[in-house]
Amino acid sequence: MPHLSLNARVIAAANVRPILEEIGRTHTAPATEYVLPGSNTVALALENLSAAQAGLLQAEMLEAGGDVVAPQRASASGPAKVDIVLIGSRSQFQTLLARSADAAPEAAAVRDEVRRALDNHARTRFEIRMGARRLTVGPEPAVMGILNVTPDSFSDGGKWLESSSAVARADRLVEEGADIIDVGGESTRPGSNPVTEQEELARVLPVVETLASRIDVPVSIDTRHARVAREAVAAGACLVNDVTGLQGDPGMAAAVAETGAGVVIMHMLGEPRSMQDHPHYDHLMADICRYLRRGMQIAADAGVPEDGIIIDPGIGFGKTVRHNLEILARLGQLRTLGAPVLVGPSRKRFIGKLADVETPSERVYGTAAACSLAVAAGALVLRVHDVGEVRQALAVATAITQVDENAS
Ligand code: HH2
Repeated sequence: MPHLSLNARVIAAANVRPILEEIGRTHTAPATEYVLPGSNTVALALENLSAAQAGLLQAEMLEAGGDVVAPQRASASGPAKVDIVLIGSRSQFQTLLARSADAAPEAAAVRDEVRRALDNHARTRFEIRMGARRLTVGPEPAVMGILNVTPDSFSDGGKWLESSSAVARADRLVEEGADIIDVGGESTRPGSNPVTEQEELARVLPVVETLASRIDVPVSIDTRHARVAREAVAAGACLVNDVTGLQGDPGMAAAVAETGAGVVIMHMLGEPRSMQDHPHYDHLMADICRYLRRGMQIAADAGVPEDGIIIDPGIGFGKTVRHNLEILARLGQLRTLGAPVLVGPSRKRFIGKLADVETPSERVYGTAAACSLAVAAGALVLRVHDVGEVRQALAVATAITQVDENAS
């Protein structure tokens, strides 16, 4: 079981392949014989270590030839806890892990977390369990097509409210290459008001039921309510997309576990009505990781299998434009958690602000740019309105991203 309080994050992984190729071109000796200073460097952040754990780890990492940054953090209650950053090449980390093989239990827990974090970060393929179905993602990303059966969604509210037009829209999304259809009956746009469960059920159930028997791709239910999740899965959905990351409705984790559905655990700060009122983070990526880890732990405690979980940093949910950009630029850190990463930048306000496009349905190029860079950083599921257009962008982005991976 991963160590929650250490909140490990692999921060950077420089790519050495172009350098090795360059050496290989001009020298006959195998490129691996060359020591490349600073190449293939990863940084690993760990929180809440005891002073003893930190001291030991620091000594071992320095002995392995790596570096350690260990500022002291004062703690109001209890003994001081230490946050540290280990920096080194992958082989220096391997030396660290080999050296501390006979460590005391306290140090062994940290070592296990270091190993797990590095292994998770390197993983590029997942088979996601969604009820009886399996969806393989990576290296090719999957596209989740959005189907909002709401009168007030920010970009397509009211368009697919009639069941028949919703079904026709889903058919179209599948034709364009959607791997999942995500049906939502409540807008969670900034400032939106909640709807009653009854209303939400009346909107989504007929659509989910029809789609599940009609289309060949998995149907997902975008809801934060356990009852809606249960009834939608009974009607044929096999994935629950919970924008509260299992930290809203206390019955949600059990609903997911008992129905056997997969789950998207998304990060949100606050709640939709007020989430955009001056969102603040102590440390953006560390805070999001901590929240997602808590959601994963809640899922595990309820009996949700590990391979049924997808994680999502929640673009636009309690985030400024700068926060959204930072999340997309640092998305790779989330791979440390060991679950496939989903992102949903589609047509969102930050794209409108950056590119000066007022009308959400005209933000498709900005959406494609955000999705392409997200894939390069390791995102494996993209939640979008414009499936055909984004598929085209992703075919190119994925091929470019694969150049170095395929070479190994
Ligand atoms: N964004 C929205 C809704 N659900 N789910 C996940 N996992 N990730 C997201 O980024 C996400 C989401 C908001 O977008 P949309 O559904 O288009 O709008 P609205 O909430 O107004 O219906």
